[in-house]
Amino acid sequence: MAASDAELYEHTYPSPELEARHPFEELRFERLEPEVMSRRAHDFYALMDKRRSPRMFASDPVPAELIELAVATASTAPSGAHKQPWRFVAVQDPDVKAKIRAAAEDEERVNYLENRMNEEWQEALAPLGTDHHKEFLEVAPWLVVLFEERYEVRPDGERRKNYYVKESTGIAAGVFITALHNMGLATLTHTPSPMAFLTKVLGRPENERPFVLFPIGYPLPGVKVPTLRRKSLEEVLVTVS
Ligand code: IYR
Repeated sequence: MAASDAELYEHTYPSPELEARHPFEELRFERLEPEVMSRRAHDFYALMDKRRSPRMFASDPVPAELIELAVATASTAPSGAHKQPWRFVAVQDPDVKAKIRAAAEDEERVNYLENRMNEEWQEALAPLGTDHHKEFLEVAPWLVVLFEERYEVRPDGERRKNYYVKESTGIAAGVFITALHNMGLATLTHTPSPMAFLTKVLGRPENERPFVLFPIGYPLPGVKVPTLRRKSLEEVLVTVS
């Protein structure tokens, strides 16, 4: 960094008036050597490129501490006005998992067997071969349901708006998936549709709406996943220089 870069700013952040009203602290940020940056970037890409979404999980237990760490990591995600408008519900109880499976399969039966999903949708899913059977919801040791908090309810019952709720919760979901993969666990981004039953089964309040259901565990040994091609960099990146 050029020593004079600060001079490029006419308006400093925070302004003295702002800092007089709200607490600020200096960002702790460590610049890495270029070789270290390159190695870490390559290694992390290689790691993430191995992530897949299995549809059969082993029943082997996973310590609660790992789930807690994944949620803590997800909760570092940036959010609109730093409202962190998300709630993770981690389910290990076999009876609750069975209830969730039964309710999900009831909904999916309508989607697949009574054509609630239209032809185009079913065609798009054909290569994945998904159907209304959701046995993994009972076999996986953990189900984590991520809820978006549509608005905040303060302890005194007062309501406060949340901002960019879907975007924020979506980013938290991405960080959660990344954290799980990094610790050697597998998950599936599952969206039984519609998902309202999750609010009921898990006894969540009215201000929370189910966003994604994550079965978490180890993949069943030998499980198959569809042979997918990821889009090339050229297909997903436009550079403006
Ligand atoms: N909710 C259904 C259908 C489904 C939809 C999409 I888009 C997928 O990527 C996969 C499945 C189900 O869970 O089977």
